[in-house]
Amino acid sequence: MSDASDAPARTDAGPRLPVPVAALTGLLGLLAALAAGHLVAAFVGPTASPYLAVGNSAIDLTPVEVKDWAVQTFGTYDKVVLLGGMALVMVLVSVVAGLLSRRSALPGTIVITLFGLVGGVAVYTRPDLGQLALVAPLVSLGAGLAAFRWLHALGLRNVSAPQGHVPATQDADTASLSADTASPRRRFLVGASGVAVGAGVLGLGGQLIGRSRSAQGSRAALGTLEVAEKAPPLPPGADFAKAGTPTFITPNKDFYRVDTALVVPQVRAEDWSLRVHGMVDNELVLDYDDIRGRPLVERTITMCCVSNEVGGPYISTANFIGIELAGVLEQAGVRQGAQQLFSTSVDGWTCGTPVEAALDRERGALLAIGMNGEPLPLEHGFPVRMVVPGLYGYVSATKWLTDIEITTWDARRAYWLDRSWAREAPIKTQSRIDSPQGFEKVPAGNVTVAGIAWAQTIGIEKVEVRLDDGPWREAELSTSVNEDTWRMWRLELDPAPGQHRVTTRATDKSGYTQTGERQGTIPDGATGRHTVLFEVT
Ligand SMILES: Nc1nc2c(c(=O)[nH]1)N[C@H]1C(S)=C(S)[C@@H](COP(=O)(O)O)O[C@H]1N2
Ligand SMILES: [Mo]
Repeated sequence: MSDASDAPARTDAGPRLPVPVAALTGLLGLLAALAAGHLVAAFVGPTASPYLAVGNSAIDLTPVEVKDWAVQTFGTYDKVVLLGGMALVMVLVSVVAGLLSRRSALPGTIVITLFGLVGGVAVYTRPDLGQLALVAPLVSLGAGLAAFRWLHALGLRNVSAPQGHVPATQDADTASLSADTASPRRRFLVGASGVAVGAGVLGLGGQLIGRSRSAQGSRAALGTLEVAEKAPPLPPGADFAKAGTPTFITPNKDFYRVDTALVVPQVRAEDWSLRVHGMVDNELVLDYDDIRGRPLVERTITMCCVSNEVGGPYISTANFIGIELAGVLEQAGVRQGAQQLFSTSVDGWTCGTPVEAALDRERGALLAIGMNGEPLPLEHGFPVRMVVPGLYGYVSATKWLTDIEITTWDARRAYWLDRSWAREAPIKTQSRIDSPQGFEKVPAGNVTVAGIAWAQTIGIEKVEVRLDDGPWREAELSTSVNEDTWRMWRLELDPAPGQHRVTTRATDKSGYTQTGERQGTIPDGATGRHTVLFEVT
């Protein structure tokens, strides 16, 4: 046989792929795998896209300290950073897999299969996906292996074909450049471009199909919500936005967002239902029209995240529209001995809320379907979420709500309880300075210090401000809206030129004054006083 691969003088080696060809082969295998998985995921559930599933699992497995650090450091960009980092690692591993496979396709095949297994396990362990979702990583693995092995074979043929005729040029890199290799070489290039374009088409197709099947259309079709009991209009002077505080109502697009979902769960209103069960007399199943059909109430509520550091941004206020949660629970008939509302979102996140808080008509917890006059935005829990005034979001504000089990604390443990956060988490009385900002240079003369304070369900009694080590001075408060929302404050100072330090403390209507003792956010919310350094020039 005079087959090229049996060419003489190649005892230890055999044909080798040139470095760029090997790297490209690995990379294109990865692309094909990701694109095919993404397309299938558009049909079986967006989070089944192996890349996203791995990212989601990474989030759930991340130690709480690291997660807290990521939120503090990258803010809302923490997910972008995670996805970007994962992409980088994948590209590097796939290129290395290609480079390890310059002779035989085996090492690359092993690496791709391992990749596929990781994706499969990640999808399999997602609480929001059924068995069918495993099709996505399987197809992904198949496409990745097929593309890689096919390109690898094409590449090797390119290298080995002319070798018999050119024994002098043993080096594969130069062999691949010689003139009579043109045809196999072209075949490799055409194959490689084909895989690249095919991956692009599949990936884009997955993206488009996924979007068309999304909840956005369902939300748009809902129109405006008919509210029976509107929130009282804001009184004049409810905020000091001109002095640098936020506006009283946070526009939806600016409302802080905190959740564990890497892709926003897509639930269409028409597909949604809520099951209320457990320690109740009558199990209930409500659909979207059941909720929308009841008289809707609107409440102005300030929500806050337990991860908010002293002076932090994770606090916002909206007019939430919905029905009273207490009414639903009364209809179900909560039994004696029930302790928590264990609620679950469509993506499997869970939350434990004290039954007393949920049943308390005066507190006024909502099953909310609207926010600032619109149906809930997708990222804030469309179609239905919980909102309970006075409790940090992780124990009260389940988005994409789908199940409420009335149970005991011992029977069920919510998501963050297993990650070192506390069971009971009422929002702590706090205040924040918004102006001047840290290290701001302000011109000499009068300086208005302004900010926000909050003590949901209790109300703010006063806010005091201290310049350097001077006396505490009482600030002017904005017009009160209700006890469940923030209150703005401002005070004019006349500091001498130079460096200054301004500190604030709030006192709530129970008489409690915000402590100066610093505590981190874990386990039940930060304490301490916000201090800002600024300079008068
Ligand atoms: N499904 C789901 N709901 C969730 C969360 C989550 O991770 N998943 N996070 C909670 C937390 S920690 C907070 S602070 C609030 C934030 O709600 P927002 O993003 O609408 O501001 O949602 C709560 N509801
Ligand atoms: Mo939170």
